[in-house]
Amino acid sequence: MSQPQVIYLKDYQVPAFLIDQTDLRFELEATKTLVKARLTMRKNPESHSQQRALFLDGDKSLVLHRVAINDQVLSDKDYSRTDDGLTIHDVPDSFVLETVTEINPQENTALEGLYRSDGFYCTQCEAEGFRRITFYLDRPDVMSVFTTTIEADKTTCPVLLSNGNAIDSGDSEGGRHWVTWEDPFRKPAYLFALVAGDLSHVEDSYTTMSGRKVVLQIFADKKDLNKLDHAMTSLKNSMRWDEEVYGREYDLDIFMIVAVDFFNMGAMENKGLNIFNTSCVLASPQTTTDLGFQRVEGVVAHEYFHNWSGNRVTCRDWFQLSLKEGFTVFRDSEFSADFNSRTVKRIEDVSVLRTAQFAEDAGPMAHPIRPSSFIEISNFYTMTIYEKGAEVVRMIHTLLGPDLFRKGSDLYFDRHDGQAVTTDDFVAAMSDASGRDFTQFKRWYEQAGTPELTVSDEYDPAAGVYTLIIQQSCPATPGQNEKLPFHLPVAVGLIDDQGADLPLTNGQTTQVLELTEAEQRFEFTGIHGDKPVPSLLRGFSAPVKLRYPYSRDELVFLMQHDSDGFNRWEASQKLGVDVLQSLTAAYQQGEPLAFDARLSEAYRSVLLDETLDPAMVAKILTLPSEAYLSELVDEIDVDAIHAARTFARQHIANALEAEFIAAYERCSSSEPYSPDADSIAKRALRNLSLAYLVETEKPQHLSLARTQFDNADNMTDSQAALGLLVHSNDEVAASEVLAIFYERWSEESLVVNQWLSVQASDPKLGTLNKVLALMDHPAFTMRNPNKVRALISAFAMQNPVNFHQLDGSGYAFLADRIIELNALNPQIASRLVTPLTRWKRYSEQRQALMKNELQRIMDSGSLSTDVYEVVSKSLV
Ligand code: 0A1
Ligand code: ZN
Repeated sequence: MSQPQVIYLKDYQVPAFLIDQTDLRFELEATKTLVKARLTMRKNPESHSQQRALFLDGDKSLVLHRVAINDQVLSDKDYSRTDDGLTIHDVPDSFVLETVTEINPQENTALEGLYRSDGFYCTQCEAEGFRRITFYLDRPDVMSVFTTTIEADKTTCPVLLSNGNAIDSGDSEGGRHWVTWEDPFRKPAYLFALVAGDLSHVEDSYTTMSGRKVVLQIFADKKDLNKLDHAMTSLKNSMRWDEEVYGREYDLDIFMIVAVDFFNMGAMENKGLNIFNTSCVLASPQTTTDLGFQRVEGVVAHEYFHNWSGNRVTCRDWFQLSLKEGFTVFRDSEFSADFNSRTVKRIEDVSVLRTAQFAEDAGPMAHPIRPSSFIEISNFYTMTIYEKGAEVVRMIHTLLGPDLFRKGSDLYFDRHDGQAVTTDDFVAAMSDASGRDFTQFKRWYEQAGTPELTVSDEYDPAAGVYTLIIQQSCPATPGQNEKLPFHLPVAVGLIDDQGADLPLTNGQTTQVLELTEAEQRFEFTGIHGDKPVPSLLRGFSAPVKLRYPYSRDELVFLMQHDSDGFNRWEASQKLGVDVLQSLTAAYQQGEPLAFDARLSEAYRSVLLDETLDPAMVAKILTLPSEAYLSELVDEIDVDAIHAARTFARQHIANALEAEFIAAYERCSSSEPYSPDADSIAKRALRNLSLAYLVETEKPQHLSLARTQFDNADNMTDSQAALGLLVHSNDEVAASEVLAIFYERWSEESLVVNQWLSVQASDPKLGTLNKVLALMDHPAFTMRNPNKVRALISAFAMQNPVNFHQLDGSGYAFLADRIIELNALNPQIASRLVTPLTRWKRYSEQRQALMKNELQRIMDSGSLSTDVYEVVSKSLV
């Protein structure tokens, strides 16, 4: 096989041709759809290219029926067709190009381009899916207005949707009909969308700040019509929030969302016609957990916010992906923080970042938020581009403060409306609006890896001077051995021996230090009394690892007194990490495990403090995850980490049994389910208490879980109890509740996915055989990415003890699935490789087994560019 080509940012050139107008006509048939494209094109005046030849991107699956230029049909001497496109040898300066292309949506299992999901037709064009629909300049800096006519069978496809406004419709022969849509906003092809099928919808409206009325429609399968209220409310909240916080108004007369069950990602921000994975839009108390409700709210907001950060202002090229994704994640996370508990949201975001993104930054696929090369762009929809990208925007926000940041975003949107731009343009707008110099800050866009801060302090009570000494470094990443110091904000507070915040040099209790050097000293004057305890990196003000030699007593003190909610939780995590690392070491040395009661006593005082937000209590009382503990060590010993954490949980459960019973009862409610922050908080603490109680393995607590399972009126409580029982040692109860749950929900695909995941993530030995059996269950299919994630990814990513079995069976199982999926759906196959890419972090024995499987995938033949890139980079 020929080596896939590497694409470099440094090779960027403006397009040689532009498309002013795109007129499309789709004649939909399941296995033979005709796409008639009429492109009004001209040479790009900004291009220096002298070439007369026109190259159009087009996937090898396209069947070309006809090409014409200015009404002249071309003969096959006038053009040549290759696997990746079509070259027309000689074109005039401006012309109309017409093509007729045939595609097969039914056989499209990759779910890129035009495909079928449960009988509907839908599209996914980001990043490079449009070239699977027709021949085109499929790059984000080619922006065109579109009209789209869709013609299809009237009975099976009563609904025909595309971007913009519907401007005409009619009937045609043979029981068919058509609708024409016009999108007046210039857009790149990746934002094109088409949906056709027998869909139902709910409708509402929104009046924008300038008084324009916008029709809001959400489409789904008829049986899911009762699960759309939450998405609609979230949409209206998002529209209002973007007006209030960013001054951004919606711009078309209609905004549509469509729910589809077969989708590679969460959702897609196509102009005026967002397409959503059902898992990110459907919500009902009976079928959706609190987490699910919050995900719907966040993803609806994310896609809506893209209308400005992504669509009105888009990316020049795919190296700039974080321009729209980092900024939009920052926007959606602030939206969720405003509508829920800000601190809890921050804790959740940081937890994801520190496990998944830090691991990526430490692995073979590490890349800066603006990569400089790639083989397959689909592989770069990563935690780094999204979450670290959002952290970088957040740091700009922290450095500027909210008012200057808003000035910067206004300038960015005004300056670049209708353009395809770069991350440099974004930073320039922030810099121009604020007068601040971001030259050094831009290293965040160029250097991969997680910076490490080492902090020490000095105190001179006589002089009243307290000094923080901060050193920074960043480990090498592939292709980047040396790193230059980053510019980053470190928000700090100093706490006196009574637990009160000391006033700092800026007159406030939190001060943002700007670190720019490899080592820097920061002095605080007027500090008296005992040496203060520093509260460092408040709110997690930068995406770094921070070390400071806190004693366990200091951590308990911070847990009780830090005025920064995030850092109060962070202190509990640091204490938990310290205790668990000691237990892990003891386990590895075969020594008896001794539990430090300071941890359970600190938990007790938090649990007894009824003034605290129960959601915060639940977060504080959750031990650092196995994934986070793994991230912190050089060599990951999955069994020792699991054993240590289980031991600690059992110890805490026994020590605080009475308090957990009380908390369980205190947080019970007879009110009907509501996904508001207060009720979610109570359920979180109640289910955490139940989980600890079950950890005692006492029969009365297992019965409590069973009672909760039987009586729950909502999926949060039902699923929590299900998980506890299935993962318990009570095999009878486990199989009973699994059977009841499946019986009750077999018609609800998303609930069945939870049923699959609960089984796949069971840490008890022997899970692999159950997973293998579930692959033959009628509820499972490799063709639906949600099913693959629910079963295969859950096993490989949420079940370390079973996945890393020393006989290598977990690795071999995953490699088999990757090889199978490589042919069906390369994007999903490639994502599944992730756990194997981490092989360097394990013992030699495991390394050999994991590498073996990577090699087996490599040798399996005809790899997609997606899988090839990840596997080949991992084997280096
Ligand atoms: N832009 C979307 C995510 C997305 C990306 C790629 C896709 O297919 C390869 C699909 C969706 C978002 O950020 O929501
Ligand atoms: Zn996005």
